[in-house]
Formats: sequence, structure tokens, C-alpha cells
Amino acid sequence: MTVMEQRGAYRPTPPPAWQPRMDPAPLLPDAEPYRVLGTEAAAKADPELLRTLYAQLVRGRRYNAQATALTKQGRLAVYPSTTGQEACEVAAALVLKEQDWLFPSYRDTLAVVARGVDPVEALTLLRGDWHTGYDPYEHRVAPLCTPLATQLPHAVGLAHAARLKGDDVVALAMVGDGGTSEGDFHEALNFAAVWQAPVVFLVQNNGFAISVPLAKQTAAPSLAHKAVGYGMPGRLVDGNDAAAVHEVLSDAVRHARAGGGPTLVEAITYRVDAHTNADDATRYRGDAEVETWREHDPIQLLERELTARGLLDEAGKQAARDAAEAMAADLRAHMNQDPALDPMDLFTHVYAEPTSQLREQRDQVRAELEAEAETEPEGGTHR
Ligand SMILES: Cc1ncc(C[n+]2csc(CCOP(=O)(O)OP(=O)(O)O)c2C)c(N)n1
Ligand SMILES: [Mg+2]
Repeated sequence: MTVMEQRGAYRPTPPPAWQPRMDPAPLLPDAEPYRVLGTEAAAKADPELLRTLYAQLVRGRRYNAQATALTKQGRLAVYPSTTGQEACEVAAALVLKEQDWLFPSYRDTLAVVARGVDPVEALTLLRGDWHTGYDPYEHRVAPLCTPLATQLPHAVGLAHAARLKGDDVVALAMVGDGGTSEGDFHEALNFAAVWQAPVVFLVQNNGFAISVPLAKQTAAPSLAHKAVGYGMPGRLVDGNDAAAVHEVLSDAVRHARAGGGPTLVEAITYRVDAHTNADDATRYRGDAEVETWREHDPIQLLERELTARGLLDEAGKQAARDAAEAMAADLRAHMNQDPALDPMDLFTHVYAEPTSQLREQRDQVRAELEAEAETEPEGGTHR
């Protein structure tokens, strides 16, 4: 019998009607970013929480301004500012319990500080040192992570391990819009959903990956929609509305803690400053766009709400500003002291046995430093 005859004799039974493995509808994000401030939902927001958020936002903005000034004075190597994104930074830290873990990206120094890490220690890496500066275990804050999205699989691993051990731990991992195009983002979300790991992914969609606008980064309807493909809920929130971000993240953390698995939260926000002090944002975006976002400012949104509800007066605003000034003065005083840095330390702790490339780079840096020392005027330093 030929193959064709065999095929003809084959009478397959029709397949059963196809069903999705789960109903995708509950996973879909809202059509509009969720808002609280200026809406009816604001009346239900806890006044104490709103006041705390306000004080933290004011402090956060001052921290950004001070750190940026320190880069101009040569006291800080680089600073990725979160001016305009303070609501996301602060809410991410405040929704976690003491035993939970925060996994920040390089932009999230403010979240790290809001979590309780010393403001000076939090800048160690950005100062050019080889180590994180703070003890990750003390505050349960992973190191600021520069390779895009690589903090996400780490967060999933930690959350999954905690669950296997029966520990009550949730991990909250932060990433930018550009980071969602990385393979690590895909792998982290996929594993998180398969394992139902207690992890919350917070994407701060600030419109740009350095100079690359979101439209050139993704064709997805929204970044929150990406959640559905992995089988987890996606939430869309106004990232400049501190009360809304706090509520959405709190819900996601509670859901994860209760064994409900991961959530992807996309916060729509805007990076008001340049990518870092080393970037010129006027080359890829106009002033009008920045001005539009300044009118949707996280501090002003909250200030308007608090004032309307009689929860904030001039004295309250001044108290928040004074506390922020005191923090900035302290930061300046500490950062103006010369750190004891040896550039050669950069090479010491990479591998137990340095590779040939690493040895080559180390020798090159050493030679450059020695050459510089010879040409430097009396009393000069490399610091
Ligand atoms: C794996 C990797 N590739 C490239 C870079 C260089 N890089 C640093 S920041 C950045 C843009 C990231 O944009 P986004 O994720 O939107 O975060 P944002 O800076 O806006 O907070 C890029 C491409 C990097 N740090 N890591
Ligand atoms: Mg971005």
C-alpha cells in the first residue's frame, strides 16, 4: 500500500473545540491609566498616607536636584534623575513590608532611599566605587542594577525560593520601558507566571530609553498588555498619581503575598530631566512636551488634593521643604568629603582568577594612572 493510499484510509476524528487555557479577560489592563487624585476615589484615600507620600515626594525631588548638582561639581560620576517619577519611586518602597525585597534599576536610587537605605550609601556605585555601598541584606534591597532587566530574573528567583521555603516574602522589581524589550524581561515574566512566584513587576514607562521613544521600542498596545501573554494580570496606572500607584502596587503585593502570583504594573510617567547628566535631551525631544508633563507634576497633583481636603497648609508645605533641605545639606556635607577610592579595586573582585582580558584592562588602567600622576601638578590627586 502506498503512503497516499494509507492517508486516504485515515479517518481522523474531529478535534475537540479549542478553548483558551484560561479566560484572558480578567488579565487585561484597564483601558485608561488608573487615577485617584482629582477623582471620587480620592475621598477614600487615607489622609495619613497622603501626607506621608507628600513629604517623601518633596524629599525625593530635593534628593534628585542635589544629586544632579553633585555631578556638576565632580562629586558624583553619574546620576540618572527621577524628577517627575518620584511618585513611582516612593510608592514602590512604601508598599513593601520589612521582610520583602526591592530590586531596583540604576534609575531607582530614590526608591532605595525611601526604603530606608542611607542617602549617601545609596550613591556609592554612582560615585564610581566598585561595590554597592549598602548591605543588600540589611534593608532587603538588591544592588542598583545597570545591565537592563537583569534584576528581574533575580527577583523571580528570590521570590520563588522564598515561597518554596514557606517564607512570607514578596519581591518588587523595577524596570524601564526600554528594559521590557530585553530577553531577561521575557524570561523573568514567563517563569514568574509558571511558578506563580510572589513578585510584582513595576515598569516605569517614562517615554524614552535614552533617546529612543516608546513607539520605536514596542508595537504592543501597552506594556501592561504584555502581561496577558505570560498569564498574569496587567495593570495600567497614572505613574504621577502617588495615591494611585500606591494603591495599585499595594493590591499587587497583597495578591502576591496571598499566593495569587505575579502582576505586571505599567506606570505612565515622564522623565523630566535628561537620561543622566551625560545626556542632552534637547536633541531628541521638544520643550513643549516637557512643559506638558510639568503640568501633570506628581507633587502638584498631591498638593492640590491635600489642600482641597484641608490636609495641608502653608506651614505643612514649609515643614516638608525644611526636612528636604536638611537631608540635602547632610548629603552635600558627606559627599564633599574625598572618598578613599582606588580605581584598581574595580578589577579585584570580578573573578577569583582574573581572565586574560581583565588582566590586560587592569594593566592598561594602571599605566594610564601612572602616566597621569607624572604629568599632574604638585599636590594633585586622581580622585
Ligand atoms: C543590557 C544593556 N543594554 C544596553 C544598556 C545601555 N542602556 C543604559 S540605560 C538604557 C536605556 C534604558 O531605558 P529604559 O529601560 O526605558 O529605562 P530609563 O533609563 O528610561 O529609566 C540603555 C539602552 C544597558 N545598560 N544594559
Ligand atoms: Mg524609559
